[in-house]
Amino acid sequence: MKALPVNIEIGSHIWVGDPELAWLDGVVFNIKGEDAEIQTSDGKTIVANLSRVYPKDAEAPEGGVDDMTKLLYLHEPAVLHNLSTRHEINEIYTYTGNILIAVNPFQGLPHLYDAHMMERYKGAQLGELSPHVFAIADVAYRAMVNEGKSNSILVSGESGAGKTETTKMLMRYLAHLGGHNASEGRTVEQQVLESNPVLEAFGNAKTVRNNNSSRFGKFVEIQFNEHGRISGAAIRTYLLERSRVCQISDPERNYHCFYLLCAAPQEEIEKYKLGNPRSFHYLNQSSCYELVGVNDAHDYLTTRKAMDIVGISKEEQEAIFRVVAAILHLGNIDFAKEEDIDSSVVKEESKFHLQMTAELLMCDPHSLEDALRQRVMVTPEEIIRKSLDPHDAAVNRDGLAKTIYSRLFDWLVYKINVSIGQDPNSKFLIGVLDIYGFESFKTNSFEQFCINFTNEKLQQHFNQHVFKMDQQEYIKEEIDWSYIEFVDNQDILDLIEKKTGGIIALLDEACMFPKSTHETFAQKLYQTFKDHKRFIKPKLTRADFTIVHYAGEVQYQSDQFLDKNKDYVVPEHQDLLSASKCSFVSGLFQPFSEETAKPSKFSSIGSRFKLQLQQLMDTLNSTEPHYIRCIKPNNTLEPAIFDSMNVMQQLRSGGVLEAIRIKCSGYPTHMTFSQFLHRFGMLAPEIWRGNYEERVACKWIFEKMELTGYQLGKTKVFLRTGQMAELDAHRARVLRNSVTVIQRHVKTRA
Ligand code: AOV
Ligand code: MG
Repeated sequence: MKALPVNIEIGSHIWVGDPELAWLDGVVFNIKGEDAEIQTSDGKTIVANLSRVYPKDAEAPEGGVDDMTKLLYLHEPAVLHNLSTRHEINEIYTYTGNILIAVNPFQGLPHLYDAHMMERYKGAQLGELSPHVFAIADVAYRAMVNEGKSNSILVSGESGAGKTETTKMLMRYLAHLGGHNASEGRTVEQQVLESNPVLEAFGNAKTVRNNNSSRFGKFVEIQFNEHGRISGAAIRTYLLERSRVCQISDPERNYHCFYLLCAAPQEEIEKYKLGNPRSFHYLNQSSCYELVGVNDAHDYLTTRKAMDIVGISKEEQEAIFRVVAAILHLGNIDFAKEEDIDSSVVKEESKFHLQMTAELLMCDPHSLEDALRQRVMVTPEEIIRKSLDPHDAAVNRDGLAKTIYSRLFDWLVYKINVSIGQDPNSKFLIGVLDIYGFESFKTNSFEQFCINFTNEKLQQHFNQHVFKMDQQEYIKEEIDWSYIEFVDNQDILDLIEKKTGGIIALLDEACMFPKSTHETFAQKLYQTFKDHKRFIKPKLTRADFTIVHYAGEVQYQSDQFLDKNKDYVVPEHQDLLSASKCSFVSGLFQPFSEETAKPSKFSSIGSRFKLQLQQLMDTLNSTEPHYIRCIKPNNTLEPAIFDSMNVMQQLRSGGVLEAIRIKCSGYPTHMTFSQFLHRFGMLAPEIWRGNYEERVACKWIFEKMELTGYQLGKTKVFLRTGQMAELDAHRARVLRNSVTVIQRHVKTRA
C-alpha cells in the first residue's frame, strides 16, 4: 500500500517499516530532505525515508476498534496494530466492513460460544454487538429468511488458522436457529453436527502445522424449509490426501482413525490382532503416536457414538473398523526377491499379516497375494501375468491401501448424506465452505497444485464480489471514481484450467501417452508457457515449474504429477475386492454414488477436481456470500503470541488489505433513488408536494442534511462510509418525534 497523502512533521507520531517486527512506532524529531529521524517507542533512533513512514493515530482507542473501517488512518500498520491490540485482550474477532477476521486464540474460550451467547446474537444487527461468527451466521440466516435467497459463508485461511473450528461454530449456531425441539428425537441438525467428528476421525491428521488438520475440503449445504427450519443437508468433500495412508513423515501422524482403533477396548484389539501402533509400518514411519490433550481411547468411543447418530449401523461400524485394521496389516506385508528370477515373494515374517488382511477383508489369501505380486497385462494377442520385483510389489501394495481407504472415506460421506437426507422441496440453503488454504512448502506436488488452484478460484470469487461488483456498478452508473488497481487473477486461472492448453489439460494429455514422463511433461510446459507472465522455469532444475500465484510464487516438483493425476483402480484390485465375501467390502468397489461411478471415458483426478470446483463455484455464485478470514497468529500454535510479520503475510495473501482499502475509498452503500426516497423521504416531506424527478429529490435531501462527498449515479445514490449511519440517525430522530406527536394527539382526544 502506498502512503496516504498526509503531511509528516516534526512531532508526528508514526509507523515505520521494520524487517523483523513488520512495523515500529515512534515520533519524528527531525526531518532532513526526504529523510525523517525517528525516536522509536522501544528507545532506538532511526532514519527512514519519508515514503516508508506512515502516520499513526496517537489517540486511537486503547482496546482497538471492532471494525477496521472505523480506523482513522487506514493502512497496513494500523490494521496490524489493531488486530494485535485486540488479540492481546482476547478479542479475537474484528470486522472489516462485512468481512469477519478471526484470529485463532489457541486456547479455549468457552464463554464465547455458550448458549447464552447464541441467544444474544439472535436477530441482532451486524455491528450492534461485538464481532462474532454467530453474527455472520445470523446475518446469513436473516437474509435467507427475509429475501428468500440462498446464502453462503466462505471460511478461509492457512493451515491451522481455525477454519474447521469456525465452521463448526457456524453450524452449531445455524442448528440453534433453525433447529427443532429436542423432543423430536434424532434430528437433522444433530446429524449434521455429529457428521463432524466422524469425518474428522477419517479425514483429519496431525501435521506440522495443525494437530487436527483437515486433509480434505468440505462444503456443507444446510437446507431449510419455508418456515426457516432445517429440513435436510448435503455434504460435499474435495480431494482427500491419499498418500498419507501409506506415507508419513516425522513428526506427523496418519489419519486419526488408525490410532483410535489401536486404543479401542481390548476385545476389539484382539479380534483385529492389533496392539501397539509402533508395530505397523503405516504408523511407525513417524515417531509421533500420541497427541497432547487427546485421548485416543476416549475419542474412539465418541466416534462410535457419533456414527450411531449419523445413522451408520453397528454392522457397518464393525465393517468400517475391520477395513481400517486390514489396511494396517496390509502395510506390514513385505516382499523379498525370489531366487534367481526378477520377482517377489511375501516374506516369511509377513505371512501372518497377509493372512490377517485376507481374513479381515474376507477375500482369498492366494488371490490377495497374486494381486500384490503380479500385474496382468492385456495385449491384443494374449493376457500376460507379469511378476513384480519387491519394490514394485510394495508400491502396488500401497496403491491398494490408498484405494481402499479413499473408497472408505467416500462411502462414509455418501452414507452420511443418505442418512441425513436431502429435502427436495427445500426453498433455500446456507452453504458453509471449509477448504484448505494456500500452501507453499519446500517441496510442492500435485496436492499443493490442486489446493492452490482452489484458492485462486476462491480469490477470484472474493475479488469479484468485493471489487468487481463495486467497480462495475460505478462504471455503469457513470459516477466519478478514481480507479484503484487490484490484482486480478484471471490470467493464473487461464494458465491452470484453460480447456485447451492449460496445465491440467496438458497433464491429462501426458497421462494418456504411454511414453510420457514427468520430464517430457515439464518440457511441454516450458515450451507452451515460455512467455506467460505467471509461469517461470526455475533455473537449475529439469522438471520443476513455478506459478506466480496471487499470494506468491510456488515452485512445484513435477515428478509425481502424472501418477497422482491418474484416476484408476488396478483391475486386479477391483476384482479381488469385488469378490469379497463381506458385502460391505465388495460394496466399496461397486458404484455407490456419482463420484465413484466408473467414468466412461478417460478421467483424471485433475479434471475431475476442476469440474467439482466449477460446480462449487456455480453453487456459490447463486448465493449471497459472506466471508470469514481466519488468521494464525503464530507458527508455534501458542496463545498470546502475535507474530506481526506472519499475520501481515496472511492479510496480504487473503486480499483483506486490498478489500479494506477499496471499500473505504469507494462508496460502501449503494441504493436506488426510489429505495433511498422510500427510506429517507420523510426527512424532507416537502419533496412529495412538488412533482420532482427522483434524482433531484434525492439531491434535495442530501443538501438539507448538509451531506457532502456522496455521488448520484444514473439510477442510484452512492454513500461514503458513515453516511448511511448519519442519515439513519436523522431518520430515527424524526420517527421518535412523530410518535410523540401522535401520542399527544391521541391523549388530547381521549
Ligand atoms: P484449520 O481448519 O484452519 O486448519 P482448525 O480449525 O483445525 O484449523 O484449528 C486449529 C486449532 O486451533 C484447533 O484444533 C484449536 O486448537 C485451535 N482453535 C481454532 N479456532 C479456535 C477457537 N475459536 N477457539 C479456540 N481454539 C481454536 V487445516 O484443517 O490444517 O487448513 O488443513
Ligand atoms: Mg481444518
